[in-house]
Amino acid sequence: MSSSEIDNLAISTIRLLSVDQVAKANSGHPGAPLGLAPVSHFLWKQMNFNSKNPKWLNRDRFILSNGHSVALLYSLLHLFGYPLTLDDLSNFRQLGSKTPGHPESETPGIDVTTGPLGQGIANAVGLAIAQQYVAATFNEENFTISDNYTYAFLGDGCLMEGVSSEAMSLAGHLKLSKLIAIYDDNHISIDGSTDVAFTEDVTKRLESYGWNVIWVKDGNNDFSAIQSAIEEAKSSIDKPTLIKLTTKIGFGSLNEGTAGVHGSPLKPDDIKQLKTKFGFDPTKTFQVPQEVYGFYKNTTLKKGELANENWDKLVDDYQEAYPEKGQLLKRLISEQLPENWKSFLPTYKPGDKSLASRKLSEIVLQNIHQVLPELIGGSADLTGSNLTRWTNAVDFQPPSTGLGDYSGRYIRYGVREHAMGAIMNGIAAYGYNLKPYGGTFLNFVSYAAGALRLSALSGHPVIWVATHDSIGLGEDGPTHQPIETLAHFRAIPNLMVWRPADGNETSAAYLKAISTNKTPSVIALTRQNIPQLEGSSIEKALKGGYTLVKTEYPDIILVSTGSEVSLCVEAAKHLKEEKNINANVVSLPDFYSFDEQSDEYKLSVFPNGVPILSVEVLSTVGWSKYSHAQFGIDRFGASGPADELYEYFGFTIEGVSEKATKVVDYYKGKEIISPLNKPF
Ligand SMILES: Cc1ncc(C[n+]2csc(CCOP(=O)(O)OP(=O)(O)O)c2C)c(N)n1
Repeated sequence: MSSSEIDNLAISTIRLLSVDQVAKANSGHPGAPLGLAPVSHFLWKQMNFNSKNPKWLNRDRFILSNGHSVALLYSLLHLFGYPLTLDDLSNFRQLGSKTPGHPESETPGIDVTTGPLGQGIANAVGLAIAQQYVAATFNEENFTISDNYTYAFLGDGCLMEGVSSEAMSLAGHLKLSKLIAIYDDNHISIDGSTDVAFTEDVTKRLESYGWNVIWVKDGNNDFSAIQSAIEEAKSSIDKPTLIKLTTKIGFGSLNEGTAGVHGSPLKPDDIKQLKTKFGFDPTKTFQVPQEVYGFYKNTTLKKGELANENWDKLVDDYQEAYPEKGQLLKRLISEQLPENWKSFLPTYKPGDKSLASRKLSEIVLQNIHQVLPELIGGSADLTGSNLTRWTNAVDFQPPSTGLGDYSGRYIRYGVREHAMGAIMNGIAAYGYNLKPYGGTFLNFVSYAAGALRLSALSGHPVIWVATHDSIGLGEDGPTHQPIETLAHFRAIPNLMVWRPADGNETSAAYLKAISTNKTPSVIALTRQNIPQLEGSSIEKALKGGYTLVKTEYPDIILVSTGSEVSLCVEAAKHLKEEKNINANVVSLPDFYSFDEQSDEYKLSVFPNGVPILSVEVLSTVGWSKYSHAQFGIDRFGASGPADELYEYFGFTIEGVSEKATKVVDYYKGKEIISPLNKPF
């Protein structure tokens, strides 16, 4: 078979496997796979990966940002030797199958979960940043530890989403030359022609971001233009590249070029004519000519396996040539944190200076950054407020800017919270146990909710340093004061939401956030000073909740977080002195970690027979899980000095005591069952 014959056969196989998956499931998106099959074939056949070892660290990364075209990706994974069988493909979109409706990162060969448009391209920027960092940290003459490319497919939809602008703008600034995005310029989205909503000049836009743009005018038929565009993109040394690939959605279908093929299975007659047109048996499904398997096996797969072997050897030799860095490299590859790192976390005792918890967070970062080169920080233009940058940190910047270099571990994200979240996901997905953290005001983490949700769904252990966590930020007012934010975040599965009450709890939050390799964290921190509490410790806080003030026969439990815990401690004293009411105080810095504890422990903190009042200057939504009555703020905040705001909203010693007294009076003589005592 000539090389053009095998190219054509492989492309048709990719097309028809994708169409068959969607037809069998009677659900999915056949249009983009039909248009993108040629570029997929030419891109993947030259990519460097080892499907027998899908996690090989120097593999080229491939991100399907237009995740709805996942049938295409499953076809590629199958043909290129990943553990997805034709049976798996024929179970597309079925419950429990290995081929869910959008790409999920548990699938071998899938680097990140995509589907919400725009996320994937921003993840790709994170992957490319991580690659540059690893290369700058470890590469030496004759020892290229990292030189992989990051490829991403994206469509009109991704480019319409704001997060792609944020991320691609930053990628241009950072001159991420090993990032190559392929834009499926097919002029169609769900509502029809892009003429109705998306008429900007993408080339000019991307060029202004600092990207190379290469236009392949006929992405359906001009195979040599596709191949030379890929080669040209790979040779870039100072810019990321966008290949604008003009294609026809649903190429070959009777409805090609229309929105009708975007997200509906092709009709049986259409599939029949398509198979006939491409020289396949129209009566058969899921056909793969042996020549196609053989071709990929003898070219791409052989080359990838060998490259992986050589890389393993290179890493071994590196140990001898560069013993110190070699040890670090080995440790990062093994995803083990240094044994002693926890001893660098600061601890506090009562009477130590009152500090804002954002300052306590800064002290943690200051103390641990040297032992943890896997920590890569940054802020969305709020460095001085978030206190996220340790002294003398090197910025991650192209060396040509004179502002830093690629071994720098501090990323200036600019005012791009959403991209920061998605980029952190990409950094975490790169491997080497990299631990990205990013700072902004807590209220603006909501801007990144799309990325945060995917951190949790995919299990990327990224850390949000979320300062200015309440009305306590004061004068900036209700636009900046979070209210519903923590209720929202606490409702996201697999997300730790820490609101530490002092220095020990702040250290505990970091300890857990950095130790996990599957759960992201939001650490909500104050702008204003808070005291170091009597009775707190890292160990207790790691449980997510604990009794801070214990009385022998409590009349009430005050449960609280962050800056209101010390207020509750004072209110408890006041209640005893003024009303002879015995109050326990429970600090509950993280619901997620508390929920992981045994029932016995949880009921020891919140036993039957004692009414519980929650106290937090945020929405009360969610607190009924742990309390009988809730004192919070179920309206927007206001602008003014923090002290005055606390008083205005009643969060004073007297205000909390008054609410507590009402709760005690209300429950007098009534049977009280702990809210944690439930049938299931
Ligand atoms: C954030 C987000 N909003 C909406 C959707 C639903 N959606 C899926 S595909 C699509 C249109 C995408 O158009 P395009 O990228 O041009 O894909 P093509 O039609 O070329 O397949 C939309 C709106 C989504 N997946 N993610």
